[in-house]
Amino acid sequence: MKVLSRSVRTRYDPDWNPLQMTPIDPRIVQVLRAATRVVVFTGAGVSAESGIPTFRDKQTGLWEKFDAAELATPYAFERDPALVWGWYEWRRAAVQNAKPNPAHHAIATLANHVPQFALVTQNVDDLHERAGSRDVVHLHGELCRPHCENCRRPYAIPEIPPQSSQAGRINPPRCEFCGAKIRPGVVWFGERLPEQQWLAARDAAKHCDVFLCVGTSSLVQPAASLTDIAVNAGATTIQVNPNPTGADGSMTFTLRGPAGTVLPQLVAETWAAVNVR
Ligand code: BV8
Ligand code: ZN
Repeated sequence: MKVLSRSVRTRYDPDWNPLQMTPIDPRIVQVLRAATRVVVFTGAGVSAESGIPTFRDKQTGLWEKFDAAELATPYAFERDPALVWGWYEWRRAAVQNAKPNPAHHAIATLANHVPQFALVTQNVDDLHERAGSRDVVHLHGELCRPHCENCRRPYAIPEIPPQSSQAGRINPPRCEFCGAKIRPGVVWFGERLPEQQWLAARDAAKHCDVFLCVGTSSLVQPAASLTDIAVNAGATTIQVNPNPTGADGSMTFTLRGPAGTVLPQLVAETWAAVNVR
């Protein structure tokens, strides 16, 4: 059964007023209150309200003529390492200067209210961790974990000085052990997901009773197939997204709105009167 609790709106239609929030569908509150094993699956949309561009958003500056999926490939790094390394340093600076938003905090709170919880993200930022979430499963790697492209040794990358705006070509550093290029600690298109993280995510989706999908277009595989795994396991699937996505058809409930508004309201309406477990 598919219930759209708010009519499908184009992205943030102007007269959408967060203050007149229609209450969360009571069936969602019921399902969450009764849940024993909850998986939260996030994408770039959960960090959008922290000022981090999504993959849908047009690139800017030096990278504006590229789309993100073109730059996030081993071929782009081979072809122009300084362009790609510069892009990742620009993104790392943006994340460093950003703050977790109410959606990240609501997810960290939600975790304390359910017996078993797993947070699986496609995001390479550390905003979930900075909001207090623990054991975050990063399916597509992390900006803060660069390593040697040859011997795979981790590279201790320094914090980016706050005032320095990284917005250009930067030659990637070299590995002190084998001299090869250091590459971003992310999974590029065409690359296999980290085995352990993928198996943990798949297992969590297979055994959950509520699968909450936040801020993802559900287009990139195999990550997006986690929703189908949850559906086949008989879980209740709930989506939070202001826009239609590739997963609309497999959702039990869809909450149309920005995660930074909808998730705090969902947590408040579900557990306001209930103390933390
Ligand atoms: C692999 C890290 C094989 C890097 C990323 C099957 C069918 C078709 C294609 C494939 C297939 N299987 C594999 C492929 C190819 C490919 C793929 O899926 N291509 C897509 C484009 C069709 N998959 C791969 O290449 C994967 N690897 O298959 O390897 C293999 C197997 C064995 C051995 C060797 C090889 C690897 C995929 C991972 C790539 N790396 N990221 C980096 O970050 O730079 S993917 C990257 O893009 C993100 O991590 C994320 O996964 C994806 C972007 O999606 P979202 O996060 O959802 O973000 P998006 O911008 O799309 O949407 C934002 C959403 O938020 C929107 O819906 C918007 O409405 C919403 N939103 C906006 N504001 C808000 C909001 N929501 C809530 N609140 C708001 N305020
Ligand atoms: Zn090396």
